Amino acid sequence: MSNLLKKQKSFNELEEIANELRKRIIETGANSKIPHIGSCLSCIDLLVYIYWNELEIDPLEPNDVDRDRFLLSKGHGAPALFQVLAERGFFDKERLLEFGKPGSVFHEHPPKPGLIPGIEAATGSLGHGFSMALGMAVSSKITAKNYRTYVMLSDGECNEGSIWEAALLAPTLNLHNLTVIIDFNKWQATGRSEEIMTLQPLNLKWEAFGWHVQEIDGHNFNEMDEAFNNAKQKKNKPSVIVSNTIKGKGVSFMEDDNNWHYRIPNKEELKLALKELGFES
Ligand SMILES: Cc1ncc(C[n+]2csc(CCOP(=O)(O)OP(=O)(O)O)c2C)c(N)n1
Repeated sequence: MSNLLKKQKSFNELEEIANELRKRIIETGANSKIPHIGSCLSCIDLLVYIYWNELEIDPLEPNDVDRDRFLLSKGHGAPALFQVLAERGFFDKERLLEFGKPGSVFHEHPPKPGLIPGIEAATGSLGHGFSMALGMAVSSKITAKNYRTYVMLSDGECNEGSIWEAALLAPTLNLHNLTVIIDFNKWQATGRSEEIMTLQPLNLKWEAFGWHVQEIDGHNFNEMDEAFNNAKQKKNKPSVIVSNTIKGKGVSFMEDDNNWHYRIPNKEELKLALKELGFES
């Protein structure tokens, strides 16, 4: 029998979970030498909110046809998503000890569906996840299902033309069952997003394309709560939640320092980072 449930944690509990997962993301990055720690710390609060308080899912039935779908279109945030899925009960946390090892399914990006419970799509080639999510939202309409589809984009990813093609199509099809979340940390791999290819005025662009647009602080659970609830109320257009975030959020020397897009912490930095998060070794 279907048991699709949101957990509905208090904001304090969400904060505690996010803090613990920040620690594990950094440790896993240091051990595996797989990058994108800054990118993961940027979106972990949003992922925690979405997986505990928004999605109607049953980790024991990850393929339930009525489940809400979430796609991480910024697939290089996979280390954060894997930690969230493990903590939410989709698979045993111990499995993440194999992260980054040869032959493991837990690597830099989410693999194709069927290999890791809870992964809806292989992403990582930026610009593709949004169109796949759009297809799922169309499918739920065709099959008269009630599930919602959520997709997280990054700002650098919004440089991809395919993003804007999907952004044009979703309002045309009145996909009010689709929510886009933009992890807007203002950086991409090689520099400031604004300098590489400006997205501004970002909100106006989405509005002009026919979207319901909200802008929030992507580290504030109160604001997330309001925005995700508003998005569900909109019955005539898809929603985008532009979430202002800080790359590397939670560790002072990683915050807003884009070196941590690729850098791996050495032993000292690891110790310092964990100490800042409240974990003394
Ligand atoms: C199509 C494509 N081109 C290039 C890359 C390499 N790449 C990995 S992350 C990244 C940019 C990251 O910036 P952003 O998308 O803003 O994400 P952030 O890490 O800042 O959250 C790039 C170019 C890729 N994954 N896919």
